[in-house]
Amino acid sequence: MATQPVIPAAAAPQVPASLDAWVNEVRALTAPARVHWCTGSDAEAAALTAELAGKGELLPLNAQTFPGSHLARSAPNDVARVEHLTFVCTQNEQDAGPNNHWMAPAAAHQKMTELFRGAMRGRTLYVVPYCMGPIDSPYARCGVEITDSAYVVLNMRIMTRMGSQALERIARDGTFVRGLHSTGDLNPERRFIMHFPEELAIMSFGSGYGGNALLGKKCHALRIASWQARKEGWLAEHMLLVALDSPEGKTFYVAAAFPSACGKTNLAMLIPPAALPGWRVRTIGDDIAWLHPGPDGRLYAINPESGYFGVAPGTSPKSNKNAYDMIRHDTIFTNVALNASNEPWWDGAGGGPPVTDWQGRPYLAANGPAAHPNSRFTVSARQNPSYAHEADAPAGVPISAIIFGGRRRSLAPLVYEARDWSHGVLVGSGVASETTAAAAGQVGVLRRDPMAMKPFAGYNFGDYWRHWLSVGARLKHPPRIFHVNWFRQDADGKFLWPGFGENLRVLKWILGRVSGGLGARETPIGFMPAAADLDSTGLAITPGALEELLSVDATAWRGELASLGRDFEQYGERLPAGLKTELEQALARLA
Ligand code: OXD
Ligand code: MN
Repeated sequence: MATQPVIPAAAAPQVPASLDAWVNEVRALTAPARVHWCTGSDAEAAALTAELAGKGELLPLNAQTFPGSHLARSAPNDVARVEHLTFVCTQNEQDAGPNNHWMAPAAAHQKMTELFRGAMRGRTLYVVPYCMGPIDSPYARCGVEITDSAYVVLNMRIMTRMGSQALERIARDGTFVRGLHSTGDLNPERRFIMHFPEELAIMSFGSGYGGNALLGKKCHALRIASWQARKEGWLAEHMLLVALDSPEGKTFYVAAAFPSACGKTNLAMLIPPAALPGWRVRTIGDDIAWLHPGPDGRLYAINPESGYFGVAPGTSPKSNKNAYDMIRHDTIFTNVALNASNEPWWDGAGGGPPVTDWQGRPYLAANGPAAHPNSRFTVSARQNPSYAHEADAPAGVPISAIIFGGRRRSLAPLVYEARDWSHGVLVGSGVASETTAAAAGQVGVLRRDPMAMKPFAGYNFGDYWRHWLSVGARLKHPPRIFHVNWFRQDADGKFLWPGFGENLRVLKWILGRVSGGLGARETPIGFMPAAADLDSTGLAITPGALEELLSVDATAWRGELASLGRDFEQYGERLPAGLKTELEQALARLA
């Protein structure tokens, strides 16, 4: 079997013996035609892109209006994360918890070994060393993904610090997360995303979709990292990270957790409305944050990723002008439609109407949406006009506020503040949201999504909340915790809040709370602004709508907390006493 790089590699960095042995083991199992160690160089990316373009697997887009950009089309049955096929395989089933699908590690290994046997015959095995986080950050962690998909390699190169530098760090660290991936035959009957946190290993078979196949992202940076974080005393969370510069010249750092496809990317790239001059929002991350208690008692965050895998539909000059501009070059689009000018098309994209749908068929309204609702763009964070240089800070940034949110048409007000960290853990554990197209299954159904981590916590939520409480206890200056809801609707189903750039008004109140200058009224669910505490200069909203957005229906909230209490029961003894007490106190305040 030949080891034949796509392009001649420069002097290969020292390969740790454990990595070399693992690659040889996988090679013997999967029987590829060749092995390629990825360096992450521009020449390598160009060669892989040309190879995929030659096979018609990447379609070059309009070279004038979208230079360097391509369209990939997935198998029609492979367009989202598959939570029902995603497993956490721990020795003790209770460690995975009722929040995860579980399989015994031995059974899972046996199943996956059979699937991977000979799976790369005739294909190239790519070895993809990557680093999650700035390459010289003590908080960064490395992994190696072995994959037979050049599309995955190209995406990993954008989403992570991939290649020789990562390999050098792995050689220094002596440890890495092992991720094995093959697209297999894309048969959903043979599709499994398995996690072995005790072995720091991932095995993913039968899907090429981002969250299932780019193993640095959800599999490593959330499921495996959350397990590592618990052992090591930090948190791996489904959160965007922003720097907010105030007109007075102060900078605040905020982390916010929302379920998939609920606007994290838009909030991370927010453009202030004209009515709030002097503010600036800069993006550190749009999806994942690793949070570490720092030596000064504050919580420090890094974004482990270096790119965005964003939802295309809805990305428009109104919703997210920064994203709209950043994806006009050197971007990989997946499952969007095309217009007659060979430009990518989705709702909000502008340009001419769609002529080819996401499956490559002539567009016909009767066939459904032109662009898949979960169609995506993959793009380097450095192309973002609002890119924050702090994204490369090895020590991360100190967090002033953590915001939880969900997509809820009723109940949850526009914003409220938890009483303290422990109450904030209760607020986070109660996050619920209407499901979206980011995961396979029905869309628009309300489900509990604690800390927006339901699909991503790599261990029992009972242990996870206990860990959250213990991290708070170690912080001398914990961030304040808030909950927001941009998605409240009136009786006719119309959104009550304009959202997008106007969300800065809510962030401004939050920062006013952090720095002590802004008022709040105490309510049974936490602290809330009175209408006058929110800056509504130039805001087009009726006083009635604002009142509704800032109201608390105590009866409905009692029902909500009672339902949360019933959800908690499934965690039995793993549920921390501190969280039970918080729930009892919250109910008492509503009595
Ligand atoms: C994502 C997701 O792609 O949450 O970020 O599904
Ligand atoms: Mn996400």
